[in-house]
Amino acid sequence: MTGIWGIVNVTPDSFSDGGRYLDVERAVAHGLRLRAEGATVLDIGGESTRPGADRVTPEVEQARVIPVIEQLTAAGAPVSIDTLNASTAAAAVRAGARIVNDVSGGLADPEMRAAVAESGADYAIGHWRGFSADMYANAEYRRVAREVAGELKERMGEAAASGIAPSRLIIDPGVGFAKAGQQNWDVLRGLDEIVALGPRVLIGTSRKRFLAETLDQGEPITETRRDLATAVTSALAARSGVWAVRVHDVAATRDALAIAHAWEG
Ligand code: PMM
Repeated sequence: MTGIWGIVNVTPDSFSDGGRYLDVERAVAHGLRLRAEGATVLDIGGESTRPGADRVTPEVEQARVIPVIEQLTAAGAPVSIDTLNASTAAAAVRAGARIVNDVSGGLADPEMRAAVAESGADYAIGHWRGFSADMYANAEYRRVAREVAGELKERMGEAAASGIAPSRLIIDPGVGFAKAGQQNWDVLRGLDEIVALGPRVLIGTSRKRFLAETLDQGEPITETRRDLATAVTSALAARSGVWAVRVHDVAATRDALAIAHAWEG
């Protein structure tokens, strides 16, 4: 079965949560609801990585996420920490997180790989070419999926050289990160090339701009429409053999995956 990572953003500025879960109690309740709906991992983030987002200090980030991780872990939920900062990754693992989700694949913080190696956590590495503010300036490719696979392979080598066993790695082609519009579809169409690299593959399309751009523009692009589009990409990604999908609407994706798996037989 394809796993489902439920997104718990503990930030005041994520485009999709709008600060609704800044409050610790509400973030925990949201996480527990996603777990009940079928999330296999809860992905906790305290700094928005959306294009154009401002960065926050590791101290602010940790003040947001650590209490949430402690409570969700105590409730028995498997937790990952979505962070670019080594100090936050280390603190999150001490608080109970089992996976470090680094969308930069180790490029944003030179201390990250050593911190993950030391922590014993699994390490999800994303394809990335720079911070949010200027990521689109780097969206130049000749063959998108091939280049993304090549760069992920470099990140895998660096992780291994830092003492992180390949069995601890999860790779993610970074949909929306330094990729504009059509380039995201090129990545998804080429998912086989990412799966062929070997490690477990995670994919995050949830509510992203390239989906909205693809939908009929005649009516407002609501969250509901973005979630339906996300459920469809989840089902199609499952057929390409991805290990897990990272989504906001866990219930919709759970149903979409059940249908996709029934089709597979
Ligand atoms: N996307 C976002 C944040 N974290 N992590 C992984 N592994 N893959 C992604 O595609 C990814 C991520 C940005 O989305 P959000 O602001 O809706 O959380």
